[in-house]
Amino acid sequence: MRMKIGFLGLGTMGEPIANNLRKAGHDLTVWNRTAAKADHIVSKGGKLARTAREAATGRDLVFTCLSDEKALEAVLEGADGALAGLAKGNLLVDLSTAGTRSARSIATRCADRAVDFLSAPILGSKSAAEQAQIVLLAGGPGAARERARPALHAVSSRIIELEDAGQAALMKLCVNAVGGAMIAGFGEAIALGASGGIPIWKVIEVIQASPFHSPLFLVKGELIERTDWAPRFAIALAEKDQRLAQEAAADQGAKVPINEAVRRLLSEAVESGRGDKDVAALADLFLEWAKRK
Ligand code: NA7
Repeated sequence: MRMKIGFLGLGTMGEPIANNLRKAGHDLTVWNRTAAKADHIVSKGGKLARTAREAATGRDLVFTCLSDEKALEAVLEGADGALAGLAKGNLLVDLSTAGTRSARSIATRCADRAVDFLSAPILGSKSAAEQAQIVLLAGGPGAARERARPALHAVSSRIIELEDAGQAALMKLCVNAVGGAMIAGFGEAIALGASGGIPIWKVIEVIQASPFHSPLFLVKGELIERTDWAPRFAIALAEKDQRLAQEAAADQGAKVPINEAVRRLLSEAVESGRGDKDVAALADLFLEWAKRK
């Protein structure tokens, strides 16, 4: 079924996802703070709205895919914000990783307007988004999940459904807490080996031959060997995810000491000027420390 879709946020993940909605034949209107990022989609027949409100008005379904909870507020609120364009019976789906507080607060504001809301954070990389192979965690009321399903299927290989928007947001933080601990441990181990004279490639090869091998280490290990820090998943976004996990833990009374250590490390990486580099560059920070000894 062809739907009228508004899409707000054409960053690394948003642009290919919106493009897949266009390719699936939906009537697509996009908006991005930096309008030039809409050029490709517009050249292929998508429409460009002047404001977030305009992009959200009169659509069956509106997606947001923004950096964090502050970006989300900037796009949702205000006279030109998306919420002002949403009306009773519309559906808002947020793909951002913006935390549990944000998901619950948006759910409440949408309910006040009789607008349905799903929090649907993304699992997967830019290339997975391009190939419609991302996994989506869709949280919210069953009827809203049902309505969103055809559009979500067009951009993903799997949809994992949860009853509540806050739980979908929380689940994403759990996943990225594991990923953060893995990549931090990997970088630390590489520098530990290198500081004792073992070549980086050898440390990576042996870890991959062990029971602890991982597809993450395969991908990031190649980047570390090539010292290729172009962002597939930027350190600043990873730091944000650990911060959001700590907020959720504080609200829920959970203890997250590993997450706290990983966040401190990511913060130091940001302070060292690596915020826009790939998380693989954590290894570079450990190697720098090892050289200083
Ligand atoms: P990117 O590539 O950093 O894109 C972020 C998007 O958010 C991009 O469209 C930005 O617009 C937009 N943005 C950021 N701040 C603002 C403000 N203040 N106002 C309006 N728009 C804003 O992130 P990804 O696509 O990799 O990730 C998106 C989410 O998925 C994120 O939560 C990840 O953790 C997971 P811009 O183009 O800079 O004008």
